[in-house]
Amino acid sequence: MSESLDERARAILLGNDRGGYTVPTAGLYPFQWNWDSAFAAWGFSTFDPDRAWTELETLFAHQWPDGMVPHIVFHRDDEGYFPGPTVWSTGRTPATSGISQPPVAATMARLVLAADPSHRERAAALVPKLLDWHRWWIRARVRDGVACIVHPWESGRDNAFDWDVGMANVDGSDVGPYQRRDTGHVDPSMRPTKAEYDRYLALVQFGRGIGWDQVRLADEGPFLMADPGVAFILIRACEDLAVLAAEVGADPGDAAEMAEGLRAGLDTLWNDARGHWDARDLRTDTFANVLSSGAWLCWLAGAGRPEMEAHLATAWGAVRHGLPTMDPAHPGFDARRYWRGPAWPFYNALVAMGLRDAGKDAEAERLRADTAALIRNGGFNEYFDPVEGTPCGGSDFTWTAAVWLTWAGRER
Ligand code: 9WN
Repeated sequence: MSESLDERARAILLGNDRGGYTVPTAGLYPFQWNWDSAFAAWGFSTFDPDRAWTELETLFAHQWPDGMVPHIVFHRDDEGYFPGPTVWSTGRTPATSGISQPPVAATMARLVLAADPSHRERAAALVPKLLDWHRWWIRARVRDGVACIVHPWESGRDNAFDWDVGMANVDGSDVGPYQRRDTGHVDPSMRPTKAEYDRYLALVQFGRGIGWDQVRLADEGPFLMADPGVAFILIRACEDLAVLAAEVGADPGDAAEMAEGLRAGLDTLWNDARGHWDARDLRTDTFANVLSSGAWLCWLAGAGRPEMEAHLATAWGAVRHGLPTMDPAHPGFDARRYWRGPAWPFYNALVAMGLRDAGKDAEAERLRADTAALIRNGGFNEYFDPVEGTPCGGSDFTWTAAVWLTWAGRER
């Protein structure tokens, strides 16, 4: 059984390969997405390390001169996705979006190298690009000492309840007519709402209006929220980059110092009143007041706390299938709507990585086994209803296949 699932997972990666890059899934996401590609590389490293490095190299070939690595690279036209290149209008060739995505690439590059240490030169060549990207985060997104996002899509956790407080300040009433494509591919009840999309577009229009000046986006844009997810990922990525650089004899630059500086800023994300890590709207200095997926990544950055362990146990007790992306006890919990409840296999893999490093082997193994069961019973879907285990969103998903090969399908 496991063997045939391995074969299926490899076939998904190969089937989503468009020549040097993979799409997250055919139809719904027809371009190269930033953090999806990093996971794809990890998946490829289990059977084709050369192809794994190519995935990362293709992504970084589209890095902006200021160091930003865009969240989408629009390699070829495709009418199946909205908003496409003409809406973003960033002036890049090939076209890209104008925002970034969680910087997991250094962490994945380290894992890819570990799978086959013979590709040292390719890793070494990537190090300065990763450094540039991390420095871009510090310059263009770290505000008040902590990593922020200027668009919910930059968090990779699009419609998480976290962003509602910041999105309340965004006027989406004047974006003009547009045709969504996502709801033609999957059940609209599993996707963000129209009100959310109007605001997503208003933010894209703002960026376009200022010529995608990344510093102005953060300093003057209508939306700026400190994101625990990106904050933890960036700390971990800086640490992994320092180790990766040392392993391949490359200059680590200030990677270790960046990690240390970012760690010092984390305190502002601890919501003392509620006892958990929390997103914070920097425009109004207000917490999101929700226990959400970003907080589950605390262990990845060595920022676990006893309160978070208790929350983990409670959330787990409330659902039957893996880790929900939002507190099941919260009135906004929605088991099937995108980032407001569902369990995501790739995300579980990241959380488990942190748990394992924090010595929480039993929790990490539980998450692995839960995720494996979801995939075994439901397929390689984008995400799953954590209450009923139903597969949701897109099918034959790249990062689901990747984490099956690297983690979920690997019993210890
Ligand atoms: C917008 C591709 C991407 C993921 C994100 C996920 C979703 C896009 C969308 O799909 O976002 O970037 O249109 O919904 O939220 O994490 O990278 O899989």
